[in-house]
Amino acid sequence: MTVSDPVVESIVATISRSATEIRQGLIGRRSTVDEENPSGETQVEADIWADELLGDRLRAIDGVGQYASEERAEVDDCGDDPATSGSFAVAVDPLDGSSNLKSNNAMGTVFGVYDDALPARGDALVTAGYILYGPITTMVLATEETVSEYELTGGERTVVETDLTLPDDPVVYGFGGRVPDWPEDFQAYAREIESELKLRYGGAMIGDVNQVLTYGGIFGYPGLESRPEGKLRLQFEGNPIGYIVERAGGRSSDGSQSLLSVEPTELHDRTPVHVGNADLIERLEDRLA
Ligand code: P6P
Repeated sequence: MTVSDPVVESIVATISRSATEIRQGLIGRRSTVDEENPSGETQVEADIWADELLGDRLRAIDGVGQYASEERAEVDDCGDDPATSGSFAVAVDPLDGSSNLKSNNAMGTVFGVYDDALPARGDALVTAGYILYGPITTMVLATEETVSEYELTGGERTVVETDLTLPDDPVVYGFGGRVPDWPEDFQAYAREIESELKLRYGGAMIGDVNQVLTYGGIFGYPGLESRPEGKLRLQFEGNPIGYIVERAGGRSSDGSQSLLSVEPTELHDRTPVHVGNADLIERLEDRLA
């Protein structure tokens, strides 16, 4: 199944074809380096390598006007302005959850394709998806029409699910950060939720969101007492995941509105992120109001 726009399909195909190579390239690149990403987080060798690999390939696609990455301070202008030309801006988190390399747990590559210049609101997304490096390598891809899941092997992708939707009865929850750092209202919500759902938290957003898409529930990285904007990045994590979960029949929220409505101010803005079944998000927003 291909995406309708040939440039967007080329972007998606480039990322999906790179997944097997990225997975194999993780071996031997697990060490931290003396560099930090623009969010001030320590990088591992694989972060930099995956960003260079994807950046080179995506910037070479005719019709890609901008490339941006969680690992780069600035947007790479590599073609026409997506705000005026019909070209696209690609925002990538090359290795979401790369800290999980140390413990050999799931991690992923997140991407969003915007028809506007970055930083952009999530409602400028035309497609978003992620690669999950789990026991097998899969891709979840959301378009305006549907959400599909693929198995990836050797550069090829096989569709295994079309019209992927959240189950109606939620099962799992997982929240980032530490309980003492959460605002009291969020702590009260978490206590309410833990009595209804099973805790599943893997420490890499993509693995945790994939569990919510599979079983139903909620994943969140809330605002903290010490950092009300939370940890996750709007352009590279919040918008793509919000787009995917909303098209799978769920909801997203920064605590008061859809993540896709959050106005960006700069490329590496952080935002509180909550995605999952609509009633769970509504109860959260009521509690935080
Ligand atoms: P914590 C990984 O570093 C990440 O950006 C997300 O993938 C993940 O959800 C979050 O940070 C985990 O943060 O504070 O729980 O380690």
